[in-house]
Amino acid sequence: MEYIKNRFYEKATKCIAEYNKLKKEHADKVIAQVTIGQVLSGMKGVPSLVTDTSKLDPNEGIRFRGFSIPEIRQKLPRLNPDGEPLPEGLFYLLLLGEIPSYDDMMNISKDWSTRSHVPQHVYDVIDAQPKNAKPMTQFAAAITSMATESVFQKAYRSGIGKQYYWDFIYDDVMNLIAKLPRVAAYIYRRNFHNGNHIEPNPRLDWAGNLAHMMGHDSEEVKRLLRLYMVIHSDHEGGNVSAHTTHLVGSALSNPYYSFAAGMLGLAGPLHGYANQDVIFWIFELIEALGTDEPTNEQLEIYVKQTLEQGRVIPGYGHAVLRQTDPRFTAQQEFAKKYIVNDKLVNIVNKLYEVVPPILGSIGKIQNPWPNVDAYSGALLYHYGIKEYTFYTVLFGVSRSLGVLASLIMDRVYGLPIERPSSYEMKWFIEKATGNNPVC
Ligand code: CMX
Repeated sequence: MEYIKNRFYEKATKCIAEYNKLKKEHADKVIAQVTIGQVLSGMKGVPSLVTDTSKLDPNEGIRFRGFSIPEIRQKLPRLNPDGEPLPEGLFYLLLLGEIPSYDDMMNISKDWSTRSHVPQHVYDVIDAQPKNAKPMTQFAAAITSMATESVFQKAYRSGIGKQYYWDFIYDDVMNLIAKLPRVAAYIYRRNFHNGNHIEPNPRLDWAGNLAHMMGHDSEEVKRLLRLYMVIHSDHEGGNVSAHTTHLVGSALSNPYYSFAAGMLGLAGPLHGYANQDVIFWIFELIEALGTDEPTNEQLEIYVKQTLEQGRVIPGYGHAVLRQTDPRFTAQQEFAKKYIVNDKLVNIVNKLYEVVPPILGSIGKIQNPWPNVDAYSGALLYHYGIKEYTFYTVLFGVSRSLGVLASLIMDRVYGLPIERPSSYEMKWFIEKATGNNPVC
């Protein structure tokens, strides 16, 4: 099992040398200027974070270590030639920057299987919450309570040197990722299947086992969850869940705390909650229009009404992307391959024709195209995972792969505590206008 860790560290050592050289010899080099517009628009486009695992191109979409979504679907190993790549292989790629062999992928799969035991107190923490606590609340609380297992925390207490932090963070990360499907499935079965839990099957892969423990055992659902876990895994460092995990980790909070914080960011409506909001909004639409087979003209009217109410169209727009999200396209391809005539999927496809021209005509919206969340709910719903308040948990399980691989890299580099400067609004007004502000 350990050979992947050793192989990782061999590669990482070269990165440390380059990082140290950069810091020592080029620290004064200016790489960008920051405008007031950027500060007031959420620091968009300011190159201020180091993230090796992925990079988001506004037009091409995400590239995981240089590989686009279509490329990884083609190149990463899979269990079945007709199936989807396993998230285990994607994690290897994120961590090491190279396409794994089938054996490498299976090695990670077995490793995660042996690390997947969840302590009883974590289930007790979940069970202590009222049934109406949101699945994301239960998920974040469960992850926080698992910090009892942090080997980094114990090692830190025992006084290990900085250069060894990454080693313990690596084990925490592997342990945490391994346990997430069991935690997620537990919350799902508790909330929606009367606490009738299903034991894991040690012969199944990470995502396949999640489908199994949720009680959705068909091969197609397993394939869907493998695809889902791969495409939602990482979206460079600036998105809220990734940035939060990184920021909290910069204080040397253990990976359980860091990731739980990231998950609470993912739970926001402008981020991962959008995947449930899309389905909620489509059901509102069906009720308001009185049909589950609306025409494009009816959809147009409803979209415009939503906008007139000052609401956003969930699943559309993006802070960086300026084209249809390739993660949307990958899911659309999956639907074309496996699903014939599903009403919800049909509505999602029709919205793709209707929404972009309307959003584009407003002028202020930077990206009228769909993002990943526009499609994912309709697929899950089709396969019987209809409990859409749970969808963000699935997003969270997947997001662990990218943000936690990055957290290991953060400690390999020894990145310092993050501490940008902040100023009062009047400071910016004075800078911009030279005038004394009134407030
Ligand atoms: N519907 C209506 N209005 C939208 C919109 C949408 N889908 N997307 C952007 N806008 C509006 C913004 O609210 C903003 O309005 P104000 O100027 O009145 O504040 C304006 O257009 C400009 O926004 P922008 O620069 O294009 O987009 P931002 O970077 O500010 O926001 C995002 C990006 C994703 C938050 C936004 O597009 C949005 O709210 N989309 C709907 C929610 C969603 O799908 N989120 C999921 C994103 C993917 C993910 O993280 O999972």
